[in-house]
Amino acid sequence: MPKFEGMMTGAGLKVAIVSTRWNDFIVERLVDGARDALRRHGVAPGDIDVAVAPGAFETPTVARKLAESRRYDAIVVLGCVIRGATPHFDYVAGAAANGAADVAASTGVPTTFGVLTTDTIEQAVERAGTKAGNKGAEAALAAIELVNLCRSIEAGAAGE
Ligand code: INI
Repeated sequence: MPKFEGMMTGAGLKVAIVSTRWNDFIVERLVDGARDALRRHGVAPGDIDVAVAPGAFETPTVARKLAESRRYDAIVVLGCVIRGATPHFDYVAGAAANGAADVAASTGVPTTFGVLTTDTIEQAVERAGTKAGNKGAEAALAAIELVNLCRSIEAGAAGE
């Protein structure tokens, strides 16, 4: 049965990463992981831009501006919301997730979500390049796959 798939080749892609100043000691590790994953899949370092939002709540605004600029093939939204740090956890995390999904749906620019939402700092550290991997790298790889999947659907190029 023919099926559409996204290849993991990033050569020629222009990618914007949205990061945050909040919890930057974690988010910087996510950005490093995303950059590294993009580079290892063929994205030229000069084709990766980073825009720094104040906090996760603001990432959708920044992602929308980047998407609407039409300069990027994909947007990778990164951040870190820690429950213990705020009574607003659900609002901030929810706004970031819903906002990223809204940007993707309304602009059509492939947008992926690597905002950590954890109960503790330790859980965040685990997901930022230590024992539970690097969610920034995962979101970057999902972006490459999604761009290529969208392109293959647009081209009607289903594989076997
Ligand atoms: N922003 C984050 O990115 N992570 C957090 O853990 C966080 N906490 O704990 O409150 C946080 N709050 C700031 C928020 O994203 C906005 O920047 C702020 O409310 C101003 O609009």
